[in-house]
Amino acid sequence: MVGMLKKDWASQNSIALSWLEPNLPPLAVVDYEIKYYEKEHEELSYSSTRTKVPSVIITGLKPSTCYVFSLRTRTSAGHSAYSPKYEYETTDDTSDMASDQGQVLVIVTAAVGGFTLLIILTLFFLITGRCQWYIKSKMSSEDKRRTNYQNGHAIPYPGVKTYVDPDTYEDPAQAVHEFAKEIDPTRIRIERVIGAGEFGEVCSGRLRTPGKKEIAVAIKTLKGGYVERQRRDFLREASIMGQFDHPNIIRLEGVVTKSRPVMIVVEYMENGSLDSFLRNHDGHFTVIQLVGMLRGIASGMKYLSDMGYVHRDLAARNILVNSNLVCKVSDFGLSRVLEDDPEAAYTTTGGKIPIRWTAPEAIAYRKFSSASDAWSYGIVMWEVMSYGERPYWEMSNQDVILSIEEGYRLPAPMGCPVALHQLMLHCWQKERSQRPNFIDMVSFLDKLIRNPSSLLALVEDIQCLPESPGEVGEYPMFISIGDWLDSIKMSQYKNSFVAAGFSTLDSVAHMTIEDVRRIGVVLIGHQRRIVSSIQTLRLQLLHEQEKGFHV
Ligand code: ACK
Repeated sequence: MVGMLKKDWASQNSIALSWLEPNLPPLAVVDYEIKYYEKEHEELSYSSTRTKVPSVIITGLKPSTCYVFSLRTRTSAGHSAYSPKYEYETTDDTSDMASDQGQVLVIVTAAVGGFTLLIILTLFFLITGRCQWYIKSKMSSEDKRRTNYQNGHAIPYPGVKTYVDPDTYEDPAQAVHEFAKEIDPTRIRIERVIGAGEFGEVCSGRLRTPGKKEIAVAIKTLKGGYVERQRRDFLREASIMGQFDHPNIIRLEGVVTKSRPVMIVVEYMENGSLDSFLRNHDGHFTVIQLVGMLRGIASGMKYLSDMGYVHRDLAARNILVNSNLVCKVSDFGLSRVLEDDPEAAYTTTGGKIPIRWTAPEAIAYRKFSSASDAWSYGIVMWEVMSYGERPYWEMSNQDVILSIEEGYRLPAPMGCPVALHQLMLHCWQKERSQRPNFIDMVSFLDKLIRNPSSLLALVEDIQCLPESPGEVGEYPMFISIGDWLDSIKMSQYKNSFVAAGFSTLDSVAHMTIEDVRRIGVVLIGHQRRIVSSIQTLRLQLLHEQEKGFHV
C-alpha cells in the first residue's frame, strides 16, 4: 500500500499528484497505476495511467471538475490493493492556479456562507485599504490569474515589491540613481577583457568597498562615441537589475556614470554563460546537479514574476553560472534586450524575437507574460538536460513555428528523467493558462531533488518501458525513415539505417543506443538526437496504448 495521494498543483485541465513510496525493497516496484474518474459520474467510466515514479501529471481533464483518484502499486508479485480515494478539483479560469489562498477562500466561502464572507471582505478592505482587490476583480479572468505578471504596470499582490519600468520616468537618469549606487571608479580595478557586449567590452576585475572584503566583479563598459540614446539604453539594464535582490538573479554592485567610461558593475560569475558552460562540460554532471541548476533558475524566475517583471528573453545564453554551480538570471532590458540578442529574428508583425525560445502567442501577437516566460523556461530545461544543444537543431525559424503549430514538441534529451520531460511538455502547452507557474515549478523540482528515486526513470530506458506493440500504429508526423531523419536533420544517416536493416519506423522504435552506435553514428550529439527521437516515437506508441485503458 502506498501512502497519501497528495495534490501538487492543479490547473484547468491538469492535476499533478505525488505520493510517498511504499516501504518495499529498492527496485521492487514495477510501476504505479492511478485510476481516476469524474466524481459526478461515479465509477461508471474511469481512466487510468501508469508511472514508474511516485508522481504523475494527469492531463486532458475538464475545468472546474472534481475527480476521484486512487492508486495501486505493481510489484513482480502483482498488484497491491487500491489506496483510499482522494478527491481533487481542476481549477476554473477565474481562480489562481493551485493557490493556497484560493483554496482557503473556497473553504471559507463554503463554511461561513456568502454573507459572512462579505463582512470579512469588507473588513479586509477597510483595515488594509487594499483597493487593488477591487481593481483585480474587475479584470478579465485570465488577466486576473496573471495580475502581478503584467509588464511594467503590474498591480502588486499585497506586501510584494513591484518592478518599476524605468521608461515610466521622465528622466531616465533619475531611475538609474534611484535603483543603482554610484561607484567611485578608483575603487574598481579592471583586470582583463572577458567578452564583448552590445555596447562595449565586458571585463573582469575587483571592487573595493571600505570596511568590506574586496570582491570579484564583471564590468560592462559603454564604448566611447556613443549617442545619448545608447547611454540611456545601456544604463536601463542597471535600473532594472538594481531593483532585484535574489540569490538567483545577477546582483548589481553599482554604476559609474559621472566619469568615463560609463560602467555597470555586477557580481562575477566564474563559469560564464550557462549554454557555453554546459557545451564545454558535456556529460559531466549528475542529474541531481542539473536539476539543482534548473531549480535555481525557476526560483529566480518566480521572484521576477512575483515582482511583475516579464523577462522575454529567457534562454541558457542569458543565465550565468558561478563557481558553486549557482545559476543566475541575467540580461535585463525588455525589448532592448531582444535588439541585442543575435538569436532574435524579425517577425511578420515587425518585432524582433528569439523564435526558438518564445511562446507561440508572443511570436504571433506579442503577448508576453510570465506564462510565455514559462514556455521559455521549458526550452531552458531542454537546453540544460541536453548540455547546451541548440533547440530544434538546424531547423529554420519558419519550420519551428510551423512544427509547433502542428503540435510537434522537442523530444526528451538523452538521459532525461521522464518527470522532467513531462514538466517541459507542460510548459509548452499551447494554451498559456494551462502552463505551470513558477511557484509550482520550484516546488515540483524541490520534490524531485528531495526524492532522487523519482529521477531514475529515464525516457530512454527503452527496456524499462512496457513492451511496445509489434505493429506500429499511426505515427502522427512521419511516414518513412527518410521523413523521420529529415525532420531531425539527420538525413545523412538514411543509408546507414537502411543498410543495417532498419528500414521501417517499427524496427527503429525497437532500437537501442547500442544499435545506433553500431550503424555508424559516432558523434555523441547525433547519437543523442537520434535516441531522443526514438524515445518520442516509443512514447507516442505508449500513449496510443494508454488510450485503450479507458473502460
Ligand atoms: O560565456 P561567457 O564567458 O560569459 O562570455 C560572456 C561575455 O561576458 C559577454 O557577455 C561574460 N559575462 C557577462 N557577465 C558576466 C559576469 N557577471 N561574470 C562573468 N562573466 C560574465 C559572458
